[in-house]
Amino acid sequence: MQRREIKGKLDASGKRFAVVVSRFNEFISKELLGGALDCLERHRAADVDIVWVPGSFEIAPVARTLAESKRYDAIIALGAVIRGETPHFDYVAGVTAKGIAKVFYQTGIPTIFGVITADTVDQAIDRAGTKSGNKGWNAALAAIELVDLKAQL
Ligand code: INI
Repeated sequence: MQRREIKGKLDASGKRFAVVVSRFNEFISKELLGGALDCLERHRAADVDIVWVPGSFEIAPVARTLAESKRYDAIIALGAVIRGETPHFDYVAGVTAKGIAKVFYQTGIPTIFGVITADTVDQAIDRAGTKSGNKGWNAALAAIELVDLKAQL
């Protein structure tokens, strides 16, 4: 039996990224952005464009435009949807997650879900660079891995 394992390498040299980041809950999303940029820089990304949108709801359509432009190897979507603050949490969170997944599936450009969905502000803070790491950093790392994986397949 021949066995081959394929893994994406964590080297972003020469690769171009776009980060779409939501201004809603900016005190959280700017921390996610900081984490993502730190990760991209440490892994030698060539360049990154940062695109701000009003809220998480707007991330997917803008990510689609960026993906279709073919100018980027991967798109990183960042935002925070917090249940405590809105009765329509489920709509915003659901539409955002499904929309981002659709961009990935339909364009083939790795489009990574770095949107925090949390019950409370404290939970969101935990995931934005405090107790539970930084979801922006993790999302950027996933983007780097997927770009290399895609090139190998
Ligand atoms: N947008 C977010 O990114 N997070 C939220 O928690 C949120 N809440 O609470 O409503 C939110 N709403 C705005 C939404 O994303 C759109 O920008 C708005 O509805 C205009 O389309």
